[in-house]
Amino acid sequence: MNLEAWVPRALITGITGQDGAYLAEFLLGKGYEVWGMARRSSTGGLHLDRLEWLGVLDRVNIVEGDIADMSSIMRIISECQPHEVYNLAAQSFVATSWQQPHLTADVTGVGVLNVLEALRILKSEARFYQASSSEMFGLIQHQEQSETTPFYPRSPYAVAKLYGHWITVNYRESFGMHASSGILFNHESPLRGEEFVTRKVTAGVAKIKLGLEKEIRLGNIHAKRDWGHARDYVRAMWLMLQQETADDYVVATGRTWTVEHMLNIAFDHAGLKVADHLVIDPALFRPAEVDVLLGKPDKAIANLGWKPTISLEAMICEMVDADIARLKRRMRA
Ligand code: NDP
Ligand code: GDR
Repeated sequence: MNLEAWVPRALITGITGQDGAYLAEFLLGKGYEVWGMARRSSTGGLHLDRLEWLGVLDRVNIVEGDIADMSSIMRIISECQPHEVYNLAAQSFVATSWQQPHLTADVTGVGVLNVLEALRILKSEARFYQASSSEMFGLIQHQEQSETTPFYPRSPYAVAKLYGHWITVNYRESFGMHASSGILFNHESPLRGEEFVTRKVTAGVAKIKLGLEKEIRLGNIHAKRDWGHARDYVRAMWLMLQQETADDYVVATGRTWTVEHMLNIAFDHAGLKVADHLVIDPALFRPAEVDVLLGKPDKAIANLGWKPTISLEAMICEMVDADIARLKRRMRA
């Protein structure tokens, strides 16, 4: 075999999302051939703007499919013959999971089984990454959450993620698959969806700064999260699949902050005062809240040689600057 000509091939489900776009960029940088599954929407075809923003769209092979449609996954795996599969597709917004619990179960939970079953039936030897979540810890059982902390999910989303996590562990143990579950804590970036709190704040600050809005409406600003940067976190996903043995890893910064603290960073950076613009809206409180999350990423640091490199402050400032620049471009157009 000519080893010099060998190019690793990765398939990413959820390539059009925040992590999918950064992971595609990262893998292309490592010399991978990157395939991505995307689903059609009636408004704008496929959602390719994040890949465009990173300037990688013309270097990835986009194939149409849906995580809830196992036949499309089987077709894609047969065509692609991937060496690595990153399963990032999900209904990922916690608040929506109370509005659409069945869809969340089908996509975020059973969708994982669809990919694992497709790999098993097709006898693929691809290594598999599952995008598990710190939301599975929910009502926390230990002050710091590691791979051995018991789970206590607090939303239909978290319950679905728990299914995805355990079915990944089960397929590893039942069939010897190289299947790893990354229990990732919140991670953000300028490509974060605008419904998530960091991006809602940075996009809101940009609008206020440019005189387009006066207020920002939020729910529970006392909730605490362990926030990292998506660029750092996609590197951890790849590292997991480079290990001889598949395993589960917590990926986090080991620091936790309130939403209020994050809000202050964003407003300060733009030279604005939170008190002049913040409205607390009871409608934005969740039926069951995850009050605090704090990850203990010791295993990822020790076994993967991974560590976070971007602070919350640097990330929020980057996001505010990106939102102001985006809005100015839109206003000029
Ligand atoms: P996003 O919401 O930005 O992206 C989700 C992706 O899933 C999008 O590409 C979306 O496609 C796709 N998708 C949704 N439904 C389907 C479907 N039925 N079939 C195929 N694709 C679908 O999420 P992130 O990038 O932030 O997160 C990536 C993964 O990591 C998710 O599984 C998330 O739950 C998990 N996670 C995220 C964390 C975070 O802090 N970001 C932390 C822990 C876990 P479309 O563009 O068409 O909507
Ligand atoms: P989360 O992220 O639910 O942790 O899930 P989100 O940014 O939505 O909420 C974080 C915290 O902020 C509080 N909050 C608000 N949240 C939103 N979205 N909008 C508001 O107006 C608002 N006001 C206060 C929330 O109550 C919550 O406590 C994210 C997702 O990416 C999941 O897919 C992922 O699994 C987890 O992170 C880890």
